[in-house]
Formats: sequence, C-alpha cells, structure tokens
Amino acid sequence: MQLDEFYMARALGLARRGRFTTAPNPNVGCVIVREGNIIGEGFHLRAGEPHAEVHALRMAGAAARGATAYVTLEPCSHHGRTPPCADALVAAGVARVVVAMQDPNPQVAGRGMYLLRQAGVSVEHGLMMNEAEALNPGFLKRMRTGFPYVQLKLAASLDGRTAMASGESQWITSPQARRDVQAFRARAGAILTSAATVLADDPALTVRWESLPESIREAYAQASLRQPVRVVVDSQNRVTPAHRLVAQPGQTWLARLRPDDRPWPRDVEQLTLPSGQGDTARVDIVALMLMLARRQVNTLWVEAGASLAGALLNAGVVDELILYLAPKLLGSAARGLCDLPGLDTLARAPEFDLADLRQVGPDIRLRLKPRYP
Ligand code: AOF
Ligand code: ZN
Repeated sequence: MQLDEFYMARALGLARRGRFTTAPNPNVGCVIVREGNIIGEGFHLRAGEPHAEVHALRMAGAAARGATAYVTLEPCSHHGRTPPCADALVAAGVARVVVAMQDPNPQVAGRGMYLLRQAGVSVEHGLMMNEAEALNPGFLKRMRTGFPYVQLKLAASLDGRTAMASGESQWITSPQARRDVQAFRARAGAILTSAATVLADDPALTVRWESLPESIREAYAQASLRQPVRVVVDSQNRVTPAHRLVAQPGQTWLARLRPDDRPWPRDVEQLTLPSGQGDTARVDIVALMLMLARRQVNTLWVEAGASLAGALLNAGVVDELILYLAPKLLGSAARGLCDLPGLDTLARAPEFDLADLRQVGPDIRLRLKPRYP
C-alpha cells in the first residue's frame, strides 16, 4: 500500500539522522501511526541509549494502543544494553508492525518478529528492504560475515599519481574533497592507516567537526560526536608515543606482530596479530579484519599509501574504492596509486564496477565496487 511506503520512507529518513553517532549499533527509525496521524516517531541516536521504537512509543504514549508501527529494522528480542523492543511494542498494545528488513544479529534474526506474532500482533516485512539495507552496510556486513565493511579511499591526479618522485604530496585534492573525506571519517567506526603513512605524514586521523558540512554540524552538538578508532598497521613497531595520532582524543590501536614495552597512554592498545602466510614480516590482513569486526568495527575507512592499498585489494577485503581525482597531471615519474606486486597480465588486473560518479569542488569522486571473481 502506498501509505505504508510513505510512513516507511519517513522512518528511513529519521534513521539516517543517526548516521554519525550510532556505531557500533545500526541506524534505525520508527514511526507510529493511528487513524492516519503520526502519533510517535524516533530514531536510534547512540549505542547504549534507547532504540528507535522506545523513543516513538514514549511520544505516542497511551495512543499507541491499536496503532501501526513502521520500523526500518526488525525490533530486537534480546536484553542488550536496553530491554527488547518487541516486548515494548506488545506492552504498548500496538496492533500492527511493518518491518523493512530482518535484523541479521544472531541474537535477534527473526525472533523479534516471532515474539510479536506470538503476542497476536500482525507483522509484515520486506517493505523498502533495499533502502533499509543501504542504511547500514557496515552493521549488516559485520553481522552476516564477521568482517567490517571496508572503504578504501585514494586520491590521485588525472594520471593516477599520488606524489612526486621526491615524495612531495600535500594537497593534491581540493579543500572540498578533504571536507568530503571528513564526512566519511565521521561515519566510520575506525580509520585504518599504515606505519609508513604515520612516519611520512604524521597525521592526526581525527574528525574535525569544524570541517564537516554545515548540515552535519547543525544537527549535532560537538559533545555528542565520537572519534573513530585510529588503527595503524605497524608490523615493525615503528610508531612511537611521540606520533601525533597517539595524543588525539579517542582510541588508537596498533596492529603488531608483538607488543613493545613502551609507556603508552591508556587510550592506546597494541593488538597482537599473526603474520601473513608466506610473509612472516607483516601482519595478516584477513586476521586484522576479523579482529576489528570482533571489536565491533562496522565500517572501516582506509587512508593509506600504495602498499597497504595493494595489500587490502590483494586480500580481497575491500568493499568499496573511493577515488578522488584532481584535474592535474603529475607525470610518469611520479608515484603510482597502488602497489600490486606480481601483477603481470591484463587478465589478472583488478576490475571495478562504477557505483557513483560526481564532482566535489574542482575534483571528481568515483565510488567503485571491486569485481571479485
Ligand atoms: C531495534 N531498534 O533502534 C536498534 C536495534 O546493545 P543494545 O541493547 O543497544 O542492542 C543493540 C542491538 O540491537 C544491535 O546489535 C541490533 O541488533 C539491534 N538494534 N534494534 O529494535 C533499534 N538500534
Ligand atoms: Zn530494540
């Protein structure tokens, strides 16, 4: 029914308002309707705080009896940091629940809808499922596969170069592109880089709220925003407590083969990882991805050089390549975008499908999905 779509679209719009804050929880929105009137609505803002349904039920109060609830994700059935939303909907006397998609969290996975039906609530699901999927690529991938959703960001000149032969590289892309990057960082659970990048550029790898788009800054008070975890692949223990990212707000995780015994600040953790097969000097990329997902990283935003970019692509863990192209030429002596050692035939060249193409300031932004055989 068209009216159902109207209310679900509204719930999806509400859910989106949590996109910078809910990690590691999903974005969820809820609208409660009775006799054609919206009597309650809400969205999930932060993990540990009430779920979307609870906000909407509170607004609806006693009027929820006999009403229809539209929810972008199956209501939960478990006691997590908050009690089950399925129980709350039943207790409020909601008569009908329309769900966009099932929650793949093994603690829920259909049980929320089962509980509602058991209690005599009429339940439908699948309305605007594709839109609901698109809301939470990271959460859904982690729940389904145990891997994070990996976005690899690269920036280059028109001829695919990232730095002059000397290494000179600052500001190839525009301030507008860098602001766009800030918005991606702000949505991510963690930002991944390599020790090589830390040694070369000493980046802070933080979200700087003043550089986020106006619409985002208006929607959130600075205090309510979190910093994504900074993760550094540091197989040779080259990062030191003096590097800039160590002192930034939020956590830093060093992915290493063995920990050192330096006096690290409390927010820094050394993760011990196995080495790659056939490469005993480097941490295993797949093991790192699994560990990050176990630590509840839904979306991993990667800002790294040609070497880590190549390793991630080779390991087959990249979900999306986000490529900024600045309209300039650096010449063929300049450094390339991505190291793909051993690639010697065109037949084995990684290929991508173009998912989105747009102009960001003077630059071009491509979103590409790797085509895995
Ligand atoms: C809902 N509505 O708004 C959200 C849901 O630790 P908790 O209690 O916050 O539970 C988190 C889990 O609940 C999360 O992994 C996901 O399965 C579900 N999220 N469910 O009914 C919501 N955010
Ligand atoms: Zn819930």
